[in-house]
Amino acid sequence: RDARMAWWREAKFGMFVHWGVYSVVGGEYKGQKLPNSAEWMMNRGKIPIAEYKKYADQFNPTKFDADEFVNMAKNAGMKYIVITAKHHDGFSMFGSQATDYNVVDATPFKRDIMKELSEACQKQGIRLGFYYSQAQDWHHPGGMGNNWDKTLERVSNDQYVREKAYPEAKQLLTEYGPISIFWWDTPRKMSKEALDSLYSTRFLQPGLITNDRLGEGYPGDHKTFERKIPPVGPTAQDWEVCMPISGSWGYKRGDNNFKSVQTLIRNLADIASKGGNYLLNVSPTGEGTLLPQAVERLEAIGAWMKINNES
Ligand code: FUL
Repeated sequence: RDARMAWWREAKFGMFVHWGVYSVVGGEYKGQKLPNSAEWMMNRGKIPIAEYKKYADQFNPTKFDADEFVNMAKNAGMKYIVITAKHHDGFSMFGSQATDYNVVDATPFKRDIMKELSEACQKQGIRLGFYYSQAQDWHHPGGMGNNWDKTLERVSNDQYVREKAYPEAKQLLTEYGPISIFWWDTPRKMSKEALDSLYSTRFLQPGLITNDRLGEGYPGDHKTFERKIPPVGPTAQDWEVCMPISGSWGYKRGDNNFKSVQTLIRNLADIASKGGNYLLNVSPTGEGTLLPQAVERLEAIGAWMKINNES
């Protein structure tokens, strides 16, 4: 395990990316700003599946350039990227073989974003990780969390894991080049068989690191702190603090709660000094780029990192 964790412990700083079809409208539904983070809009707005699909029809981020994107992370001093391959809404941001509800088959964009990022990361020496919502899936009839769409004809959660979550995790870990991290999210009660099968995917990549959010009894390799920096870092465990650069994880129109450069650098130094990693989240828009407020901040952190490495 120490050998697997060596690069991660050195890395200190990574980029988290929440990007999905929700980014098209930035958290607004029927002219209303929904509360909470924008990637939760389907849930907050109780949006029926058939209607939510329309965001996929509009997802066309033609300004996205994987090389540029990875370069931006690299210049900020980040050593790894973790991106939402599938969030709770159930939309797969890669050419999934388990469902057509994915970026290649269900959007005008048609490009496999995860593949493009994987290639760019390999070229530039940045490690890549996938975020995957294994329990909540508001699109699949066996996924958890969707209690508002009455047209869903329920099947078991085991069936969902068998036909979607497991095959997708497997595909992501076998067809996308070297993957360094698998970042599970929002653990729920699932059958032991389901959890074991998901857990088994960690062996598909030799050095894979996973977080602690698969399910109870599966501690993973590192502990996740969300939005909060612990006063004292755990010493018996590897740990990471994830935090959005603004208020919302997914792009939210009008969210101007960007943390100052000073705060961001302090957070990074604070976390690193306590022995943890900082996974700083950015939110691409429906066009496939970051807002200037985010770009400026990444550049400023990069400049600070450079001075520090030289002295
Ligand atoms: C949470 C999720 O529900 C949020 O949408 C976000 O992905 C965050 C990192 O984890 O608990």
